[in-house]
Amino acid sequence: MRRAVCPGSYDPPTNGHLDILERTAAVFDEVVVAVLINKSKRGLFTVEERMEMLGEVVAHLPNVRIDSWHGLLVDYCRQHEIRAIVKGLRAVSDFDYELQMAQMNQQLTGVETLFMPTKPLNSFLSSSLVKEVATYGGDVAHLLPDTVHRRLLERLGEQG
Ligand code: COD
Repeated sequence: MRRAVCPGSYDPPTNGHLDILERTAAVFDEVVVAVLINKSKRGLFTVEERMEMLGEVVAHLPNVRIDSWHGLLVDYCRQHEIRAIVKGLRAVSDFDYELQMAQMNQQLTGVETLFMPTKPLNSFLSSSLVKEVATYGGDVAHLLPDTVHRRLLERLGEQG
């Protein structure tokens, strides 16, 4: 069984994330989308909310499941017998840090990282930019799955 993990913050999931998940699901038998918990970083959405949103947007992909993890990604991979980490790459700026993490993870446990280039359409797209634009009333509907867009507007509305 070829199994991969797609780790991230997913706060919230964007069309860029979804594209990488769909393409990864086409290559691997089983894909785990792991929401990594960073206790020092307060997200706009709780980990449970992010997992719910991810569950909704990958509902059409039968070989994809959602999980969360606090700790080293390599420990998650070891526990779940996952030999590949798949990361989306947007631009050269992503590469420096991703390369360091990939090399460290490979050295720690032998787990391999595969980089999947984003579609040009999504190369500027990040969860943080989407949140910033939406906070100031910009239209981000075309950058997010419908259900995520609805929840984002609700959350920003709640915050006033
Ligand atoms: N197009 C394509 N890919 C994209 C896009 C886009 N528009 N936007 C984001 N992505 C990719 C990112 O490159 C990343 O691969 C993934 O989608 C998730 O993105 P984010 O922004 O939700 O998540 P990040 O980048 O904040 O997540 C970082 C991790 C949590 C994955 C990382 O810090 C990590 O692995 N932490 C685990 C702790 C650990 O093991 N640390 C030691 C590392 S050596």
